[in-house]
Amino acid sequence: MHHQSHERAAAQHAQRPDRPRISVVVPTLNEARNLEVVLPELLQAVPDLHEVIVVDGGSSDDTLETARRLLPDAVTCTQVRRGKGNALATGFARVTGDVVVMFDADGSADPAEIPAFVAALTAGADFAKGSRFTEGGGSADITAVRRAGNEFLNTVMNRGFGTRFSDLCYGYNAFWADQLPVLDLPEHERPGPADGTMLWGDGFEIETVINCRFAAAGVRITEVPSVERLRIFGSSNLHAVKDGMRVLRTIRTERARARRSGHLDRLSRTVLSGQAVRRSGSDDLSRLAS
Ligand SMILES: Nc1nc2c(ncn2[C@@H]2O[C@H](COP(=O)(O)OP(=O)(O)O)[C@@H](O)[C@H]2O)c(=O)[nH]1
Ligand SMILES: [Mg+2]
Repeated sequence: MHHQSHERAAAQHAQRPDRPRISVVVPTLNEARNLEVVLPELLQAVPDLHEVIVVDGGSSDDTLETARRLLPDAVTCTQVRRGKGNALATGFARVTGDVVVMFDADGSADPAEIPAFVAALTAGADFAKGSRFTEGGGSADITAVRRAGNEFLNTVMNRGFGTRFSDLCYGYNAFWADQLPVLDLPEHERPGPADGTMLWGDGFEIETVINCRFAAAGVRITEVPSVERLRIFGSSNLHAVKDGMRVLRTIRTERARARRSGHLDRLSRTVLSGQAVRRSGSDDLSRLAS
């Protein structure tokens, strides 16, 4: 790997605090009833949060009012375009802490796991990827179809990027805020296309985009076991087949992007070093930047 990136990575690591300020980014679409449970629980689990950033997608219920009532200090805003991806990009742009936690508002993410994500980051990971399918993980909310689709997509991803993700399509993750430039997400405030089509990275494929870009950049990734709980009220906005196809397209698009930006050589070497890491029994998911 290139010297420059090595030095940059080393410099970043040296500057990282032992006790990072935690920024929690919460995308919401009609989650008022859930926020009444989730926000108090979040504060109770991690009382010393640096900030909570709630990004609303134009809810027709009182989501934002509820967030402000429960958490007067929360940063609240409304996204310009549609989709969870655009919501996250909007939230990321407002982060002032050291660590970013991606946190769903529906009650499915257990805030008691946040310290484990942060511990993975302070232990040296750049990206702490939640996984329901690693030792200690689990899910109360996955159907057979979604599980099979996820497994297939994991395989496609891991072959293409030389990674070992066990749960590509899971949105509970954390990373150092200094890695945000790596993600290079679409400009979050630009209005969307007039015909209503969604921009790349704006939808549920955001999780894949993030995984692919971190993988392609060779950042250090650690999986963190996570137990997904049931959404409390309402129903998911995700459509298994439509969003699954979108994820598949995203992996292909992101692989082409990685190739264009010269990451391909590095990626092929990565596969080898990844296997070496696997054999040595390290718990690093991937050390692409070897
Ligand atoms: N701001 C915003 N949030 C969204 C959008 N779509 C989903 N969300 C939020 O993203 C989180 C996960 O969405 P959910 O529908 O539960 O998907 P699932 O967990 O993958 O089934 C929840 O907090 C939703 O409220 C959107 O278009 N805009
Ligand atoms: Mg959910």
